[in-house]
Formats: sequence, C-alpha cells, structure tokens
Amino acid sequence: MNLSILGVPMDLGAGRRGVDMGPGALRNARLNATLRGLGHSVTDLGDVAVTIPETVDKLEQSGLIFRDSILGACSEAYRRLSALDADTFPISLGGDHSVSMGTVAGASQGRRTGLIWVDAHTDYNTPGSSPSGNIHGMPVAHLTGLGDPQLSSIGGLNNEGQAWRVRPEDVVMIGIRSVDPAERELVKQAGIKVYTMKDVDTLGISRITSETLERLSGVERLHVSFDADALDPSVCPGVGTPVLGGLSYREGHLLMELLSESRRVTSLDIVEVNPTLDTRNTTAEVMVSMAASLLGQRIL
Ligand code: DIR
Ligand code: MN
Ligand code: MN
Ligand code: MN
Repeated sequence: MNLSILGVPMDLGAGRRGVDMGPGALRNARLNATLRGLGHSVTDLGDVAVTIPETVDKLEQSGLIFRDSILGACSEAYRRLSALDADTFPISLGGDHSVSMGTVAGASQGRRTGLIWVDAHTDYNTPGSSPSGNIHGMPVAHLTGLGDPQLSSIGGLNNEGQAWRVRPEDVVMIGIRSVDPAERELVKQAGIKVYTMKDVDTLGISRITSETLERLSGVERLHVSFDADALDPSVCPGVGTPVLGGLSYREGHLLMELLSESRRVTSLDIVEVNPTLDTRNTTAEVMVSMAASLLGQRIL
C-alpha cells in the first residue's frame, strides 16, 4: 500500500504540555522503517505548522482555549490529507486528540466514513459541557456537528450542505472508562455505540471487532483514531490523562490485527503520545507496533 505520514505537533488542546513532541517520538521509534519493512511504500509529508502557545493569548479572540490556533492547524491537516489520492492510506501523528477534527475530515475524502475511536475517553464534550475547557476532550462532538460552529465545519460543509463529517451512528468507541457527567448525556442522545472496558472484559475484543465491522458495513471509508491512553498506563505511561484499567498490550494488538484482516480500514491517527511523561520512549514504541499490526504485521 501507499502510506503517507503527516505530523501535527500540537499540544494546544491538551491540559498539559508535551504531546507536541509526539510526531518526533513516533518517528524516532522507527515508524517509517517499520512500515516499509512490511512492504509498504511510505511517504513522509513532514509536519503541519502549529502555533507556539507562548506566542499567543490562550483565549485568543474566541474565549475557547487556543481555538483559533487549533482551527488553523486542523484546517491545514485537512487540506494536506484531502489532497491525497483516495487509495493512499494516511497516518496522522498527534499531537493531542483535537488534531482529529482535521485529520478525520481530511481522510474522509468527502465520503461516508466510519470512525473507530479507541480511547479511555469518549471525547464528546462540547464547549458547554466540558469541565476542563480543553478541546482534546471535544473532537468527536465536533466531528458529528455539535459544539463550536467553526470547529464542527473544518474543511467546509459536507456533501449534503451540513456541518458534520461523520454520522453519530457511524461512530464506534472502544476502551472507554472515563466520561464526564454532562458528556455522558450527549453520548447517549447522539446514539453513539460505546464499548466500555466492562464490555471489553465481558465480550472480548474479537466479538467487539466483528460487531463493529458489522455495524459499519455501510460506510465507504473507515478511520481508526487511536489515543495512546486507551491502552493501560502500565503499557503506555507517556500520556497526559492516564486512566487505570485500560486495554492490555494484547487486546490492543488483537484489535489492530482483526481490523487489518478485514482490509476495510482506510486511515489512521496515532495521538496523545507525550514523551515528557514517558519512560524511554516506550509509549511511542508501543504505538508504532500497534500501527504495524493494523498494517499487516503478523505473528506467523
Ligand atoms: C476530559 C478529559 N473528559 C476533558 N478528556 C481527555 O477534559 O474533557 N481526552 N483526556 O483525551
Ligand atoms: Mn482522546
Ligand atoms: Mn483519551
Ligand atoms: Mn486526550
């Protein structure tokens, strides 16, 4: 396959600094060489330009933390990814999870897109529901048309003239174990399918993956957005908002291997790798191995 790598070195949406170094850490963990070793042709598009937080006022003009700068970087990521051929597989490197407002929109190529959100958090806050005000807790709400009108229409309006990229019924979340009170109501109202860690424990990843693929059988494109904090902090310590009781190393790999076997996935994000909180780049190395499993690495 032709793979294109795009870095979005942005930590403006997170509550703490450091995920802006994620793209460098992932490249340092031999992302490109690993994927080439699986037989892919890999083009690194470099990084999107991101505003340095110290150079702007945190609330800028909008009153939402770093909204204008996040909008700028996400719009640029959208432009870079939507310009790729539809048969190129984009891999976007965060950055905090707000980058996905641009990367999912760009990778969707204007087509109906299923979104598999692998995360400890539902990231379904709006500016009104968010207890923290951090935009990395809000990307899925914006991708489905809620929240700030500028953030929910990155890349313009969709084919039906509406400001959403992904239908709520085309979103499946896996690994969830932290949801804010008002956010919980929004997720339920939207009808998003959520597999919590309890579901992972009781059903297992194999059944969850087949149900997910069945549910998303009507979409043309399928995007996996993988937040490193979905994995247990013992596996991925280098994340800004660790939550105990996450996916094991094998559960993460099994999910990626089964999705790979389906041959349906068309794009990937790897986000929230924070080298300043990590142990010897372990988190980046684990996330590179997850990408490898999604892109064809097999045990035998
Ligand atoms: C929390 C944390 N729900 C918030 N979200 C995080 O700030 O909205 N998302 N950490 O990745
Ligand atoms: Mn997230
Ligand atoms: Mn998360
Ligand atoms: Mn996050």
